[in-house]
Parts: sequence; structure tokens; C-alpha cells
Amino acid sequence: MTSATTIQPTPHDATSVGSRFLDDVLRGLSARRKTLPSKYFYDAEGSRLFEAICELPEYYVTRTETALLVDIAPELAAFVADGAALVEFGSGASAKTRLILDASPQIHVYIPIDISEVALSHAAETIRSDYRSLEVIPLVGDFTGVLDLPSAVQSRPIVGFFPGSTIGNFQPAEAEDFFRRARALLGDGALFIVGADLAKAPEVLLPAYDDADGVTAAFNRNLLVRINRELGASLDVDAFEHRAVWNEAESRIEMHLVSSRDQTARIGSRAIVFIEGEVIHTENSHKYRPDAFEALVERGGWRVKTAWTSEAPSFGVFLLDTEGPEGVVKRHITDEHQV
Ligand code: AVJ
Repeated sequence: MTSATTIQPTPHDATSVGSRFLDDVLRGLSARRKTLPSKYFYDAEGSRLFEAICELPEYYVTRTETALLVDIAPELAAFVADGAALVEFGSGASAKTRLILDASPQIHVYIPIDISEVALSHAAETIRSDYRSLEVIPLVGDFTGVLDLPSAVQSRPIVGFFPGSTIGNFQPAEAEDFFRRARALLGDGALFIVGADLAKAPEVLLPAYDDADGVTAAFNRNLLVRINRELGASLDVDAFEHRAVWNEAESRIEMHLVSSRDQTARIGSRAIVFIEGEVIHTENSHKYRPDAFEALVERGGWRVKTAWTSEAPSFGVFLLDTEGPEGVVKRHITDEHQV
């Protein structure tokens, strides 16, 4: 219990974080079309399951991007100025970060940004011990909310790094907003290396999100396991089926959990009713056409300087810079519907 003298909960207060999760879950499950935010997949078990997904034969995304980065790392390195700072969005310390650092020893500072303090300090420690002359400055925070880089790097050349097609989890309007905020954070003259999965045949996409071993199904259902554990809810996890859907109009894979019967679950003080066949929409994973991706980054204030595309299954790595028209000039307002 909070003592009477502790008036303001900090953002790291377990109660405020927990009630934020509860608020988000109740808001999503109260909507006419039920949704849950995909950012909550990544508890310890969800992160473990995601690592397992990356090893699956059907999930081409990680292996394809990694192979492409191996091929192009020397070309990317040619654009990176001496003494540069690499700013990574997401926890990093992955094989992909190392590919960039190994090819570009002129990078002198590494700034991983992550919402999870635990993941971040682990990432920072492993990179520090393997790259002794690299200065590592972790930043805890929601990477869409970080406003300033540490003053120590403000005079350095800045290179952003956002691999993994994590951008694809955002709705188009959110992705545009992300690019505009990243533009403000990284500043004029920055480069930005972004990995984005490309549109391809549903015959390739669907198995990647509905694998034969059921690992992705377990990853999807783990969100319900987490809600039960952390929020004391009573969802019957086994009464929800995993489903992956290709939404051609929105050019995205959607993950759903489908209620296999009429049921009622208690979450917090609420009773949530599901009818048989009712859907919880848990994730979007946008798959871009290269011209559509270029238009998106331009609305966010960036320009595609160079784009590399892998052999099939196609994946894109885009090198962005801040030359060219301001994003606001090309911006158009779309009437997006939240899922
Ligand atoms: C980590 C968001 C890139 O969308 O492919 C994998 C997450 N979801 N299998 C993706 C995910 C289902 C993944 N990202």
C-alpha cells in the first residue's frame, strides 16, 4: 500500500503500470469489435516465444532481414560518418545490431532505446562487454515519447536503426507519426536505417503467422495468459483459437483470437461477454509495397536515399535521410479507423 506521504506515483510504479495495462485491456475488449494492443505480447514468456518464432522455417522475416544486412552492411557503412552515434529503437543487442557495429567501427556511441528497463540494461551490458571502445548510453522510455538525445551526442553524426519490421505493427497514421517524432529526435542531417517486410503472396505470408508447430498460436494466446496472471482475470485461454488473416485492402496480416463458444470472463470489476465465433483482433503486421513505404516515410519528413530488397521472400532495408521536402508539405489527412 502506498504511504500517505507518497503522493505522486512515478511512471515506474507497479500500480500505475498495472492499471494502464488494465485500462488498455478493458478499453479494447469493450469495443464493438474487440482488440488488444500487440505491444503487450512481450512479457518474459512472450519474448521467449517470439525468439522461437524467429527460428521457425515458416517465419522468413528475421532470417531474410539478417541475410540482407550481412550483404549490405559494407554499403551502409560507407554512408556512416566518423564518430557517429547509432540510436536503436527497441531493445537491440541482437545479431542485427552487431552486424551494423562490426561493419562500421567508426560508430563510437550506441544508444539503445527501450521501454523495458530489464531488457535494456541486459542489452547494454552484453554490447559493452563485446565492444570495449564503444560508449553505450541506454535510454529508458517509450521510443515514440523520447524527446532529446543525451547532450554528449548532439554534435555527433546520428544514425537511427529500426530493424525487424516492427514499423509494420503501427497503423499507417501511427507509423507516420512515429517517423515524424524520430525525425525530431534524430535531427537534421541524420540517417535512418529501417527494415520493413514487403507485400508478397498470401501463400507465403499466412504460414509465417500460423506455423505447423503452433508456436505463433501459443504466442498469440499468451496474451490471454498474461491478462489472467497480471490482472487476475478468468479468461478460458483454451476456448480461443488462433487465426491469421491476410487483409488485402490494408496490405497486412492480422492475428485474431476467435472465441470457440459463448463465454463470459471476469476482468477487473467487469464481466466481458464473448459469443461463439467472436474475434479479438490482437495484431497488425503491415506488408509494404516499396512505393507505398516511400510515400509513408515522406509524409513523416524523411526521404528514401537508398533501398535494398532481398531475393524472395522479399524484405526491404531502407536508408533514409532528412534531405528533400518537409514531411508537413506532403502530409495528407486520412480518415483511418482504429481496429
Ligand atoms: C516483431 C512485430 C515484427 O509482425 O512479424 C511474429 C511479431 N507476430 N509473429 C511481426 C510477430 C507474429 C513480428 N514483429
